[in-house]
Amino acid sequence: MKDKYASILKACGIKDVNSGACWGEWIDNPGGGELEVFTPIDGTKLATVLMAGPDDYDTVMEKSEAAFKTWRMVPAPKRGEIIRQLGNALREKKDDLGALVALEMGKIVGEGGGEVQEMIDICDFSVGLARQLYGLSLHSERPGHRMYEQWHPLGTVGVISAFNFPVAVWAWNAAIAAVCGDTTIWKPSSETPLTAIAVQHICNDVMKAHDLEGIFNLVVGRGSSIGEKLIADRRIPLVSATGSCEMGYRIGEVVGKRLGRTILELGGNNALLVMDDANLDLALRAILFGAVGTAGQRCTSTRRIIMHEKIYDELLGRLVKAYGTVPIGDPLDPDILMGPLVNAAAVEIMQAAIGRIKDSGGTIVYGGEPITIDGLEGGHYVKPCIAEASNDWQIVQDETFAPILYAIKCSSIEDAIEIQNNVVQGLSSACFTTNLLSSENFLSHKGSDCGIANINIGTSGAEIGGAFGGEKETGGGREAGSDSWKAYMRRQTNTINWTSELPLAQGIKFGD
Ligand code: UN1
Repeated sequence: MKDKYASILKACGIKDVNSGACWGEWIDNPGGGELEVFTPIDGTKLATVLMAGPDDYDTVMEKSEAAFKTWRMVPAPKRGEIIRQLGNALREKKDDLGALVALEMGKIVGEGGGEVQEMIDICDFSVGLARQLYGLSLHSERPGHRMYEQWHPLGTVGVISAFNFPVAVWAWNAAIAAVCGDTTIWKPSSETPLTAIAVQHICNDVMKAHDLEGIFNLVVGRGSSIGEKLIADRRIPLVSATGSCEMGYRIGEVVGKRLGRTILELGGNNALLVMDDANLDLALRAILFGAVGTAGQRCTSTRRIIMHEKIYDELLGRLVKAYGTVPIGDPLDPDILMGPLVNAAAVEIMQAAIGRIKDSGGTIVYGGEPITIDGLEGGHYVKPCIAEASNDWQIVQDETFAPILYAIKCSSIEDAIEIQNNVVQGLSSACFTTNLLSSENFLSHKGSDCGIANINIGTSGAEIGGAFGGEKETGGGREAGSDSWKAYMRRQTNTINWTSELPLAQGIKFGD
């Protein structure tokens, strides 16, 4: 193994063979079988993880339930203080953990660091939130009565995370859940167990200093075994899951059947609209980051550009030129802007999608082919692709988790909005315009139907302070900032009578 890989793994506490089940203490030899982890950079094997078996899952879950009983009674600002320390521990580990993200899933190291920054930011947010878990006070219709509502912790929250944001999305859930008084049980993607193990090590150190265990818990395992067990588990009142719409249909069905709650953040089919009055320099940069950044593997990646016919040829021409200058290669090299796809299957899925574009009558105007990088022969590299396409083709309607950008023509803002909304997903959207009327149209009730709608910035790269998530088949969940915390707590309405009368609501007389 290359020295630089070995030193990243060592700095993050990753060994040759690692337990994948932990409640603060690692379970020795968990019984769920071996998971070998390879880097998409050049195919080198990084480590082996022993996955959690059903018994290990139950052990971790019992610890989590026991910890909840104590944790919920710790005053929220004290819980916040511990999350402040977790944020500081992450600050110290930012470079190491960011590099491990790059090594394990292939995003460029700068974006890996950005992801750890999101973890730090959500910890900071949670510290303040710990003093702001406000309920309302209400006016009772009965004399001498007071009403208010309060928010109680919920229990153990199941967090299922995807490979593309292997650590940040866990933190959005876990930091908020922790200040709300919940414990979490985390099932990371089987593509990225090492970053999860590295995060668990950091959590363990912070929690041990306070004699705590069972607050942050980890179970590495297959979706078909541990994932299924987790979503069906009645001890878990809330499952927060990030992944494909297919995964979401299944989770919605299983958790819904037991009337549990979900926060679902599923597929996106994000469009960026460019009007004829737009600043094209800005649009060009935003499209490049949105479509090529993270090799097109963000939920928020720009998948469709809907360009006004007056600037269509010019912008498309400039984009093709810009695509030709993107340095592709080793994501650990700071000069590289696009790393590999996550695995060989992702390259195949992208090639199949390109086949379907051609079959539908589309024109590939740039790239799309697999490439080999000198010295990184086992890696999964592709050229990013731009295709001229029609919005109603099934291939355009489907989310392909790869750097394929569809160029679509429109004739007006109304036309553009209609095209953009005409997909089943509703995560992120953006409109580039300098015209107030166009921008207000885009943001109006008849405008974008997505959870995120931006003006003159791209579809990806949202800040943690906002609520993150989307509508329609994106699943409707909201994570991270704003008042997303409410999903992690249960609301209780309290009415207190401070008189010696017992008046009934609605003026009902009953036996008096
Ligand atoms: C995701 O792809 O699941 O807005 C999350 C963004 C990032 C998070 C993406 N802050 O692009």
